[in-house]
Amino acid sequence: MAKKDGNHRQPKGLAMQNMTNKHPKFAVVGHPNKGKSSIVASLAQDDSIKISDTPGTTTQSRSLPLEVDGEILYELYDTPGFQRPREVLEWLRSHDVPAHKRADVVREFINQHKNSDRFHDEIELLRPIMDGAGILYVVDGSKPYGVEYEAEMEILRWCMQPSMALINHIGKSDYSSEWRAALGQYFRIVKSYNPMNSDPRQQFELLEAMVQLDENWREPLQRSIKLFKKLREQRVWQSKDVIVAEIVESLRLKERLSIKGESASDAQKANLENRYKNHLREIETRAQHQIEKLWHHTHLQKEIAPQPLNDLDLFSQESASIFGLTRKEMVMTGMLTGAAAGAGIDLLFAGHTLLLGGLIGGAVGAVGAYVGFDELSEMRVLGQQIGSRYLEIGPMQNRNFPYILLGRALYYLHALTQRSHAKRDKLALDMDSDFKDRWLDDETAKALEKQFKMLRSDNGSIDTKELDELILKCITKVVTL
Ligand SMILES: Nc1nc2c(ncn2[C@@H]2O[C@H](COP(=O)(O)OP(=O)(O)OP(=O)(O)O)[C@@H](O)[C@H]2O)c(=O)[nH]1
Ligand SMILES: [Mg+2]
Repeated sequence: MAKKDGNHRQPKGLAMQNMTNKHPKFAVVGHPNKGKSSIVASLAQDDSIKISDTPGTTTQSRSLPLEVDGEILYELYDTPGFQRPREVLEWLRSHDVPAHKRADVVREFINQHKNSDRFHDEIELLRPIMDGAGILYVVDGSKPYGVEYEAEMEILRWCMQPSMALINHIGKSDYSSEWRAALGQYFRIVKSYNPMNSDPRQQFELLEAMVQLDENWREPLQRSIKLFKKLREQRVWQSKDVIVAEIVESLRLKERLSIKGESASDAQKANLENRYKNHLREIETRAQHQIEKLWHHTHLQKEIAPQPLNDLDLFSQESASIFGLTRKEMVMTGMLTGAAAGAGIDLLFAGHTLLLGGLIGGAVGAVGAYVGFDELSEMRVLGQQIGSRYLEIGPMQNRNFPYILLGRALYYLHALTQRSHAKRDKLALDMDSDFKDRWLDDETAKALEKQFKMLRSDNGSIDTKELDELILKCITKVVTL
């Protein structure tokens, strides 16, 4: 595994410094408030970066590596915007050197001004470039081109590092053709890049374009592209583990409450039911946090993170109808017929208070074996001796429940993987009722039902190999690889 400082080869010239056998580095530079930090956040997949519409938000350069298995794919530098480009350019031009020595003048500029505040921002942004980073020059294509950018582009040319221009669109207007005409004179490659879009293809394309910038970058960049694909696959695989664990734990969960006397009071039953539901909610929230961590979305707005899915409770009717099987589907697949016929030992004992009222009642009624909801709300009193009795609920017998859980988990994963790390607004989870059709077909439902049944039974096997495969299949239907 190549570690960050594990390079013992000789450097081979300027462009190769920090590149040989090492990850590529890019400094994202430009005018203030053009989306530099947004581009870094999206490429480095880091949602901790400060982004705001106040110019001058970024005041220090910051390095952000994107890692997989301790190996760095590439490293981005977020930098402050140019403040005094004309003055800097004047200084550079006052040094009469042949073109091939210009980078030395830039180094000299940094050296001479490193202790002064006047060029603080320029020094911050030039330093990573002179340390070997490639240049990504960012402009806002929704604003007209202006000559004031020319000093910036000229300075970057003096750095003699491979460079590319990226046109971002902060607003709706489009001045990209005039930008392309101007940028094309300073940069060999000019690309559009939208940091609010997290489509991995956009990022591959960018990396592939970089390969054309410098022959020496080919190998490390091609390696980055491979690692990038691996990273996404690895995250999908780990997300699957989280979701499987969530479902297994939820389906097998039991909650107990000690009681005195022969029977439990209504208050005790309500208490146990609450504890059970809360425990299930906790399992779901924990899984969501794990998925946030895996996909590096750890700074989601706090009021949203603990109560995702727009306050749609795990136990609400809407949740059931959106993520679970609809009444018609349950009747058609005959999933509930067994439960209804066998009444209900299973249903009477456990999990039943979570049944989703009308939905389940209706479905059971429709297959001709209506079980009154009151009958389902019994709980199980266990224990032989006076004083050691307890009330027990679980494992979950509701046939619809695992589909609701799985649907919600897949939806959350889908929403996070679609979300750019440059976004700072609330996580929008606008569910649509067709979502289920993307991951659940008849064949998958049948196979899942078998697995869920096994899990619900107390003695069931906890070998999750088949469940793992099924859930991975569902994930690949909702997450772009
Ligand atoms: N709609 C939209 N907004 C964007 C886009 N890129 C950046 N923004 C917004 O533009 C503003 C500035 O973005 P930053 O990424 O902070 O810009 P910056 O160039 O790093 O700014 P400084 O650090 O101040 O130089 C923020 O409010 C961003 O949300 C974009 O592609 N679309
Ligand atoms: Mg910034």
